[in-house]
Amino acid sequence: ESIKAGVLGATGAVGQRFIQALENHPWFEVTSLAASERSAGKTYGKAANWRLESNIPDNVRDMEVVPVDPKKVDADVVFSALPSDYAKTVEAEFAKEGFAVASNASAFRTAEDVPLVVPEVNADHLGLIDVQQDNRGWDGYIVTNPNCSTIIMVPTLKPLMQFGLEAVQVATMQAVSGAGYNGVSSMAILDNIVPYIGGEEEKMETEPLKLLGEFDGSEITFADIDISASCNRVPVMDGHTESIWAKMADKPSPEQVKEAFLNFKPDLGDLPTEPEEVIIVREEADRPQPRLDRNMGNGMSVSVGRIREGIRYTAMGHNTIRGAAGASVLNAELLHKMGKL
Ligand code: 2RA
Repeated sequence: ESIKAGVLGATGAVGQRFIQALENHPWFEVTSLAASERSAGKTYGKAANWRLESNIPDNVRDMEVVPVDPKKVDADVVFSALPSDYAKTVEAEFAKEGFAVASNASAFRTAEDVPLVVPEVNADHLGLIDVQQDNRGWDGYIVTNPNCSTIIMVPTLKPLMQFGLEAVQVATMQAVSGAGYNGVSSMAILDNIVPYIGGEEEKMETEPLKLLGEFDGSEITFADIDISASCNRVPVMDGHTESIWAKMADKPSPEQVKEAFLNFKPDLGDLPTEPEEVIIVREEADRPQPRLDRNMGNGMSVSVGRIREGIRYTAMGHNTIRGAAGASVLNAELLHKMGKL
């Protein structure tokens, strides 16, 4: 099967990761790349100042970049890496025109009728699409994934729900690539200031409550967990590291928590982008801290280490693969599996 895919915001950091994630995809074929007026009309090879470590994939190198306009994009599904203020109007236009929109933008994440999904955590929330289409009269729909910091934390919270999760505190150390390439180039940021992380705390304190909430077929009852976040930017190119404290009613031991992480194997069927292991537990005594360059599979796993009394532990994930482009592609794969795409 070949499903026509478009990338909105194709020249940014996440847009480039979308193109990498879709390059040899068994189901999705990139047929349109859309970006700002500055890039429209150029071939992609010229428009995208390709900063990621790999070369521009041949399948898109000479593709003409079109404006972000539903009339110009030839696709069944669009992957959106648009800036959120712009996404608010444009993604709605695409959904109205019948496109499936798999969005990494924050514009619709807290809308009551828009699924905010991490497939391993709350795949059933995709049922909200029916409510959304009834509410808004769209022929298409929007599905969103949370921001990268939340995506890295929430798969580790889901297995802790069994112990009566009551409160979470998290301190993040976020990579510079999370700030994107649109503004100041990441390389300039590393040499100069590290960008302020605007609005991360409230995203990390609201998005998990929706993701871990109960869906009854028509609405979501947000989870009742007290979450407090403190977010930091660190001079690391890729990979968000998070120190997490979890308070649980049953007071499990670190060993019990480790077993819960190891046994967390949600069955999503054979989705091409799903990692071998959703959570990788690092047990090395000498360097238990997760590192991006070790056993991270296709960049879609979350690595956990240093599980201690408290319960305290460290989680790490690739912020633009697991935390952004891979997240939306996984959502689209699940939609296809469910017959919604
Ligand atoms: C960041 N999570 O790291 C935000 C958006 N990618 O800057």
